[in-house]
Amino acid sequence: MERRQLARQLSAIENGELQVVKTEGLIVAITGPPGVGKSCLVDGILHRLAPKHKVAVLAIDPTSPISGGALLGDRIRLSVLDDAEKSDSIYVRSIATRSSSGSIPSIVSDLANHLLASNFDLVIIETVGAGQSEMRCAAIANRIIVVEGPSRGDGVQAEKAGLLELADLIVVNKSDLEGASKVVNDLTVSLTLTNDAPPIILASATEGVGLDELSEKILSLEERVSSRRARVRQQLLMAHENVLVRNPAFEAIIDRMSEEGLSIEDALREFDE
Ligand SMILES: Nc1nc2c(ncn2[C@@H]2O[C@H](COP(=O)(O)OP(=O)(O)OP(=O)(O)O)[C@@H](O)[C@H]2O)c(=O)[nH]1
Ligand SMILES: [Mg+2]
Repeated sequence: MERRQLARQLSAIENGELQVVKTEGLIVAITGPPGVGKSCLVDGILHRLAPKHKVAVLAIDPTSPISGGALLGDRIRLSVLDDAEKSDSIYVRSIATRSSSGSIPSIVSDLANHLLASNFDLVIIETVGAGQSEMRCAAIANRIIVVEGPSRGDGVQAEKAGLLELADLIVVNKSDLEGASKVVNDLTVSLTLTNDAPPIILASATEGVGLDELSEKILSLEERVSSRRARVRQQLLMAHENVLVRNPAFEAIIDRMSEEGLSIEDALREFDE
């Protein structure tokens, strides 16, 4: 398909003008703290999978609504896009999260499904693992890779962010820096109590370490029972919230709560009617 046409369709989906049907296919989220090396890892993966595989990347930009996603566009310079032989089978799009809207994850889900229907073999969602909306953007995927970096002495960040339960695979990046192998050890210890602990890969996106293994694994990642449960939980919460927000009476009920003192219990009862 022509790129410009695809871009137009994706914009229409973002604006709610085009309905999308669920499509079978592989959607992998790559999530983790800011600056841990997610984009560099994606670049490394694309270098290895393209042009054999057609890969689309949806980069969720958690920055300001004012930048309209421009910041992320600057932040990720995927070197693979300079490679003419590979760039033809790659499509990258960044999506700005607007703080007021709770529906970004469902838009991301629609975009990913449309890309699969447009013959991409794999859709990668890059999202910072912080905040509810970002976590839900990851949860719409079929598989989740959590990226962690060398410890700054304050424990495993992904663990604190509640991300570990979502992981089908953990990548500890920046293995060239001190402290990365300690994080692998810490993670291994804290995951010993889990009966289906995710595999851990030690990698360095800048040195090219672990990228062959990661690129191979991403195509056939096994789903963990507990990550599936964590994902489905997020999806259900999101669907439930969407039902509420899409109710035509939503704003009017909020008005009555703030202006007339309508109680939360009574408001919920009105939604049920
Ligand atoms: N030493 C070292 N630096 C790395 C490695 N991978 C990435 N970096 C550096 O870390 C910085 C952030 O990398 P990104 O790939 O943009 O990280 P990110 O997780 O996508 O960042 P956000 O999208 O802003 O959350 C860049 O300066 C990279 O060059 C690595 O393996 N080793
Ligand atoms: Mg990034």
